[in-house]
Amino acid sequence: MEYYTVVADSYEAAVKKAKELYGDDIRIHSRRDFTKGGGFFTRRQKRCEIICYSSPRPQAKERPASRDRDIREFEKEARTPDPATLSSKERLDTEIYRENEKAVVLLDLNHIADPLRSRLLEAFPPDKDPGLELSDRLLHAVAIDYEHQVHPRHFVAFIGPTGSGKTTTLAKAAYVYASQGRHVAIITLDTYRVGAYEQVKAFGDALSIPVLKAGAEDELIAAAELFQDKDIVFVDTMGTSPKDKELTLRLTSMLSLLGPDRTDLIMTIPATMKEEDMLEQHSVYSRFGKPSLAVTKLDETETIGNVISFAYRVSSPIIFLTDGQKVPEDIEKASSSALLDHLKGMGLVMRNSESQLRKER
Ligand SMILES: Nc1nc2c(ncn2[C@@H]2O[C@H](COP(=O)(O)OP(=O)(O)OP(=O)(O)O)[C@@H](O)[C@H]2O)c(=O)[nH]1
Ligand SMILES: [Mg+2]
Repeated sequence: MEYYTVVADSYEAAVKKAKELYGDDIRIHSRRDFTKGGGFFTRRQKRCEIICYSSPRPQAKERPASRDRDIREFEKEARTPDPATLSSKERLDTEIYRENEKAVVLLDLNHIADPLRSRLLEAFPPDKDPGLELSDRLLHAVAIDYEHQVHPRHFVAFIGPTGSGKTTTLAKAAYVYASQGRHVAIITLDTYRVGAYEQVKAFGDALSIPVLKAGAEDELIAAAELFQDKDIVFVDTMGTSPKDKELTLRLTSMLSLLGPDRTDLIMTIPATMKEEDMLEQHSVYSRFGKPSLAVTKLDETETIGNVISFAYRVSSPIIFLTDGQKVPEDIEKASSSALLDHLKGMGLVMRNSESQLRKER
């Protein structure tokens, strides 16, 4: 038996072409729908590939069928790939999903998990563009800490798991405010890890920001007094693990000396971390108060859906995003567009009047 492959714009066109080329007796072995070209916001061209074979069946020849009816029969025989067996990426690429499933595919692609996922899908309108509708819903569900970006308290303490980017992000953030003309300083409580003080001191020297270390309560009080005329004092802390209860208690007691109402807490969370681990870490740090989140290491992952799901679950706003090791440049303040830039298939479309307004300014 000989097999032939025919590709056309639609299934009907492919069957028609196959019949013209190989005769009316061909039978369909399989069908594959896919799309070519385009991007998320430009229309992709739909294509259909069929594999057929010739099978002279007497009854088929005898049937005086119209072309339309033949096509319907072929349709029944064609084996369309089962969407459930395809990966999200394949489903998005081949558009083998109903249009109202696109929202689900986008959530899968971005690793957005419950309870945020259910909230985003609640009564999803079938007539709206899934990418835009999801973006809009997401920005309503996840908070951005604009308030503390603009008006940080006197102390800004960075807490978070070991190696999550506390010291690097603190140095970058300190520079953001220093370059706006604010007087900033750094105190490090990390006198545990070898080289911790030298690391933050090197950043401070490079950025012309004074740095002091405080390994005990009296040293912290003295350092805070020395820096009392500064606008913002950034406080670096040691990485603690959920198992190290003693160190966590020690850190809690040190931070409480700063005064909770004078201190912003920023928890660094690597975008590469699993959501369960983020939750475990967060439960340790929640005893300090409710932190804002600085999402780090965005350059090491393709999507931040996991962090966004986590932020929603713990009701913490996002304040900074970092995407590289370079100090001070690899940081940006969290914003709607910055979050959407790190999510696949989502984004904002400016209405004509808005874009016109921008051009005119
Ligand atoms: N790729 C990448 N690496 C980063 C980013 N932020 C920090 N790092 C790197 O992550 C490593 C740990 O960063 P630190 O700032 O020392 O992390 P930490 O939380 O202070 O670590 P400990 O004080 O040991 O708990 C360093 O090699 C940083 O250069 C980032 O946005 N992207
Ligand atoms: Mg550190």
